[in-house]
Amino acid sequence: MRTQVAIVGAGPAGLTLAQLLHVAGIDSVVLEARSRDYVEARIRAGVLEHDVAELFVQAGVGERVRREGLVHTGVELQSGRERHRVAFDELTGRTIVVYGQTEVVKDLIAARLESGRPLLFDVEDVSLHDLESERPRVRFAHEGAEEELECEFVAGCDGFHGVSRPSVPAGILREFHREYPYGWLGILAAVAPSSDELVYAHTERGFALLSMRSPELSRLYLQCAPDEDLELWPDERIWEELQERLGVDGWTLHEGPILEKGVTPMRSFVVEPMQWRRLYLAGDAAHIVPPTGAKGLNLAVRDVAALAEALVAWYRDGHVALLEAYSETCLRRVWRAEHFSWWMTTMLHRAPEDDEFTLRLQQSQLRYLRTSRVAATSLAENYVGIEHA
Ligand code: RFL
Ligand code: PHB
Repeated sequence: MRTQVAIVGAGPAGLTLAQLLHVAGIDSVVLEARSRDYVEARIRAGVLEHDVAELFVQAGVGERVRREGLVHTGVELQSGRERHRVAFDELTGRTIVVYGQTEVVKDLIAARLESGRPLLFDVEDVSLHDLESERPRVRFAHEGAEEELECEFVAGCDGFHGVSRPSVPAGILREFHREYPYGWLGILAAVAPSSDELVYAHTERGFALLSMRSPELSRLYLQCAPDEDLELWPDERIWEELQERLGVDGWTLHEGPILEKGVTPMRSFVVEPMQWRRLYLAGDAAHIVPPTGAKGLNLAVRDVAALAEALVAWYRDGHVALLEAYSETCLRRVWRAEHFSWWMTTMLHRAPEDDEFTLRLQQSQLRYLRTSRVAATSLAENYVGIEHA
């Protein structure tokens, strides 16, 4: 088997790259460890920056996001029992689109299948070879047979636990980490969202977030322990705690059947550089942000947009400059998002060891966001996605 670009991983990064290369007439093969059903059902992100939604439209996969995506012009920040709106459109002239990652992935898989180009699910034992040569090879097993794919570039889009990043020889990559002493317990519930906009709530009992997937589906999160035992959280307890944390006078949180629940630990992580020889890392394979800033999926798409542009310049005109600048270009945006996500996270969560001093700092910061247009604009600009990060 031969191709121009071998793409490891069919998450948002790998699938978007495959589509952008297809549009430019560049050949690729996508290799995914999981089944199509698993990948399409994995519930994760829900917020797209306006420019990311627009990128899907331009890449020919935006028909449904345009029709079904919910355009939001702001979010609510709640401190104790008070809410304050941050008006993105007024402060930045830009908006966000609420559209599930599951739907993004379904749209991209449908487009890939329609293109007739290869996308292999359920591949096993993926390994990368000869990355320092001009003809790297990817070995894997598929449907009981050992396969070898010869290519010109490898895109490592296989997430935080993938094989791509560990394929770089020791001593080349530098890793930056931060762990948080909490996680999120997330639910999907069959009930109309109780608020038109997302609500990020800081309370003395811990953080809570009200989000949504559609006019009929609510997505809600509660701060919990990073290794929280879901057995301890029957549905009634989850709703009780959400009522406690999100409750404000004159507003009702509507409850409904819980369709799905899960716990996500939180971390910040960056690898530098994001490239070695013919291997280019993109998305969660290169960086992780805690979900509080809604940046992970957006960063993944922005990485592969930069990579696609660089590969097109190489294949069309033999220009190597964009490929050489790939890591630096991406890392500027990545570190901005890392800071924003860390800042939102530490402003809104209560760590078990936090003292009253920390609480007063958080309360002061939230008050500042309520009273200062400049402070609110900074949050808004980061949330909607900085144009030239
Ligand atoms: P993914 O989605 O992890 O996809 C990687 C793919 O690679 C496959 N894979 C392999 N394939 C072949 N061979 C191997 N050896 C392989 N190893 C792994 C995996 O099966 C998988 O299919 O990474 P990608 O494409 O970089 O996309 C990143 C995003 O998924 C992630 O950043 C976001 O979901 C983060 N995130 C959010 N991001 C946002 O922008 N806005 C949000 O509102 C938001 N909310 C969230 C989130 C993540 C969450 N969780 C569960 C981590 C909310 C949550 C709760
Ligand atoms: C979501 O809807 O899943 C969501 C929204 C905003 C976040 C994180 C997750 O910051």
